[in-house]
Amino acid sequence: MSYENVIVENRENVQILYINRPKVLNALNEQTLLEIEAAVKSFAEDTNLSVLIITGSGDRAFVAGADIEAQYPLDAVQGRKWGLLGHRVFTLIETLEKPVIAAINGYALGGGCELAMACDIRLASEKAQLGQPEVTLGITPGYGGTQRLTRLVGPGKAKQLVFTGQRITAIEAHRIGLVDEVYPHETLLEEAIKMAQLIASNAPIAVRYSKVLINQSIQINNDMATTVEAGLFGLCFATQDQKEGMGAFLEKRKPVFQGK
Ligand code: DAK
Repeated sequence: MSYENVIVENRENVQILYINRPKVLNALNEQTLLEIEAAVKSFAEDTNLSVLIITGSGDRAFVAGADIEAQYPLDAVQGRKWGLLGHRVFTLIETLEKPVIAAINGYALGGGCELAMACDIRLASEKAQLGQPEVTLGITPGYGGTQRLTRLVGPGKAKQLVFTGQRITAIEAHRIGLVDEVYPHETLLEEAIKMAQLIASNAPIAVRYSKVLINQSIQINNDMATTVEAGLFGLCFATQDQKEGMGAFLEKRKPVFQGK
């Protein structure tokens, strides 16, 4: 499938998805969200691909938010439809049973910061700036910003960021737990690929179950979470990968996982 607003590039079993509207700092319009959705679904179905990296085209932005020009004329019904589309795409990324890394190569504002937060791991360039400036535009964060941000940084910091609408640097975002690592701008993608390849070298089913378990930790109570964790842990023993991983350790060699 060919896309207009995203670019997809494969590096062995790692896929890089570039949001590609550099003239508007990769702002998200409806077509871009639909293309992200199609690309992520196709990544999900490709058994040769293990880890997805989402980044922005050009040198300035990851995603500078939802497209303000496209949103300006919306009425309430269209606004709701627009909101539901974004939630659908971001939830798809969050619940996808393969790891997704955000390589934040510049501005990640509003819907852009929310897109990064829907990913599993956030790596940022030193040049990145993050924020939720929606209240400066007369709206609230609408793609999970109030929820995912609060879980990552706590209610106090989330309120500070959302109420002030101020942008913060990558270093500050790292300090408060909004991003996980910060790298020199020039090496960000390389570092993201390195991390993706390291993840891809591990047992795919175990990685998948770990994502499911970590995601559910914020949704269900501890008793239930422990039961589900024990269940998926047990299920790993039905995989060839478990025999391969432990067998390789005992035989003092590197494991070769098949995802079976
Ligand atoms: N939308 C559309 N165009 C944008 C844009 C955006 N978010 N951000 C930047 N651009 C465009 C600029 O208009 C400009 O276009 P031209 O004038 O060249 O045609 C070009 O990108 C370059 O931007 P600047 O000239 O402004 O560049 P600067 O270096 O001076 O400033 C900046 C960079 C990132 C600080 C500035 O562009 C900026 O403040 N951009 C807006 C950032 C922002 O406010 N983002 C949040 C958008 S609101 C919802 C769910 C979610 C949302 C909404 C609804 N529902 C549930 C319904 C999400 C909302 C948002 O994300």
